[in-house]
Amino acid sequence: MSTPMGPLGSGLGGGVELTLSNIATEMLRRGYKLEIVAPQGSISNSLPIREIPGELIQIPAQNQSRSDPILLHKNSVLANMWDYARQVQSDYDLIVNFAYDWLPLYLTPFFNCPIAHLISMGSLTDVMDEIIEQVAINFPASIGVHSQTQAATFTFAERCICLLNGMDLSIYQFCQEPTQSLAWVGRIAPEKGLEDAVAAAEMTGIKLKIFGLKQDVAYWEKICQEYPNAAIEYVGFLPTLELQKELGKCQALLVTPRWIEAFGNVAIEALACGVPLIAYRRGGLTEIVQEGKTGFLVEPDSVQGLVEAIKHLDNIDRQTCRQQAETLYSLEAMGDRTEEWFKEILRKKILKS
Ligand code: HBI
Repeated sequence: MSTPMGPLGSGLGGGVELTLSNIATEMLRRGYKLEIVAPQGSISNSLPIREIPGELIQIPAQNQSRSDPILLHKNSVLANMWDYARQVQSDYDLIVNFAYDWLPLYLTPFFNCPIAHLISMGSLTDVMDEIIEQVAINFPASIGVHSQTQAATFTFAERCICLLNGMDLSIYQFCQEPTQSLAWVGRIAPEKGLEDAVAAAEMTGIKLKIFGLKQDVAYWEKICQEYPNAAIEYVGFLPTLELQKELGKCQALLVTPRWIEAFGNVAIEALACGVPLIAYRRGGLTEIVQEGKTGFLVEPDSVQGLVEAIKHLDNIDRQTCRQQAETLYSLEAMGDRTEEWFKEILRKKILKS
């Protein structure tokens, strides 16, 4: 059950789009049957997709304030997706939810089919914390997260199953010799802190290649006005094959989140290409970057810290970066963790019934 933020392939679903496609691909490879339920207009090479019509006007949870109520608009694609799930649930052993939304969590006790919830962000609003906790208590092992740091933002961290993340590393080519350029990858939106990467690029005089969906155009234009002398190149929102080719040529990936990123898909994509990480010591990145070996963790929001780390990039062996991806973040490693999670949920369901 995909995120209602946008059709699969649009980039509006952020990292969840990649996570969902990767887990689906790996489960099919392991012989499971499945279908992906996603908003109309979704594309995903050769994966079985059931497109659901409806309005894509779900408010991004990260833009809400803690006390905001839940809002559901008429003909919401989220509601339509879950009505479809209700109708077909008896055909399946398990439903996997990728939406960071109240409705799927609230509906869990009303379904006969067990539901696994892969929670893609940390604590954001009181009403979401409350409903996630209720499901975590009443349906043991059914809340999956990507990192301990993300789990720690919830009061019920010990009830969350930590899955890390993973992707098909065979489509990421290792690059030994980078060009003189840095990379920044992500949805261009304020919570991603792009302006700090641009400021660091301007201070070091190294070109910054920017990849990702230009989601907040006003935010982008403000950065261009503030840093007229920065050598930046907006490459665009590329499909994974092109992204990894360009990303691999860069000396490092700058990761500058303003918020607690649950994990950091782009960070493991970079490692897979041999690209070291320079990241704020914040969120899931603190569990990915192996300090001084596959990158550097920097004082959050410190542009000077980014600049300092850039000077020490030669100490990093790019092979070590690729090695970390292969050991921890391959599709097989993530598939093992995810399959074990699913089995744990079904074991607990049997115990309970
Ligand atoms: N907001 N309401 C809501 N629902 C989501 O599924 C959602 C979101 N914001 C961001 C998001 N999903 C994903 O882009 C990140 O979790 C990766």
